[in-house]
Amino acid sequence: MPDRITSWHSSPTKPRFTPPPGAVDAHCHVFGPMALHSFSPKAKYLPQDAGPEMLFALRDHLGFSRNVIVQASCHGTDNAATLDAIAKSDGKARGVAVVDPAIADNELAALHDGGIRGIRFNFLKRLVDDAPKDKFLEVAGRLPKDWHVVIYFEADILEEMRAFIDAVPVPVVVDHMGRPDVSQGPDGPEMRAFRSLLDSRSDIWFKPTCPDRLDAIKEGGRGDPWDAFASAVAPLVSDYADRCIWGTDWPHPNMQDEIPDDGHLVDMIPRIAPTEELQRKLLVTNPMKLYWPEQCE
Ligand code: 0GY
Repeated sequence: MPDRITSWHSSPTKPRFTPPPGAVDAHCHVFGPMALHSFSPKAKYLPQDAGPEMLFALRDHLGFSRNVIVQASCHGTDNAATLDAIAKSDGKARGVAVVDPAIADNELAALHDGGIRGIRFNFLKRLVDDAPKDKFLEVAGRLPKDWHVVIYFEADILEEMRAFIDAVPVPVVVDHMGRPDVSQGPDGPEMRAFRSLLDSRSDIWFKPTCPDRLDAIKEGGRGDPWDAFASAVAPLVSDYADRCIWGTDWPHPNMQDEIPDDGHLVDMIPRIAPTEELQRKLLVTNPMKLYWPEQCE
């Protein structure tokens, strides 16, 4: 069995940026705890425990109000850890599940009752063994009302993803903008290709997240303070301000070699969303529409 890894900062700084009231960390995960929720036998990494108490302490430390917990690949299609964290959140968390596409309708309804509002399709070969597009489309066609699909892929497969994304019958949220090469700048080919995807449907949302992954030293970037990320992503947030949501990505799966300081991640927000209006859309209005629609006017 591989060693269990730690991928999060033990004492992140307090951010200088204060999120607006009601801010949502709309991309984070929980790992275990393993004694309660074991990891999948197919997991590609084996993390240390990072359970709900740690997540909620970080939420408070960073000045956020709510979390959207995205089922991490290390838990496979058993969403118990995510559901347990939502149940312990006092209504301050909702989630995105990963399901076996053969899931029954009544099981989807049970996930809805547990606070799930979307399902995630992961296309990263280093994280999952297979991603059956036909089965994904079948289950996407019978999701509970107001759910959406979250898709995680890398820029090199964007073109081959287009027909699939076009066929998804509910809104689509793209994790980490489909991981463009931010060193190419705001008008580089990969950012232009992502803009063209956003222009293909008005209900494709995105997460301008993970400077630590997209501007990582090991990926050829410059690392913290992630200047290439800031300059490539700020125009995208401004041009598609009604379609972006933001998250820490804590506990940063697989980032054990270049662990980000979560306070620094929060301080990226005013660099990509410089006005109060943009910050409110990114952190409050937009994620509330997707995850707490009943609380929106
Ligand atoms: C992320 C990114 C990664 C991992 C997962 O589910 C996961 O394990 O999403 C990654 O390794 O790039 O968004 O958490």
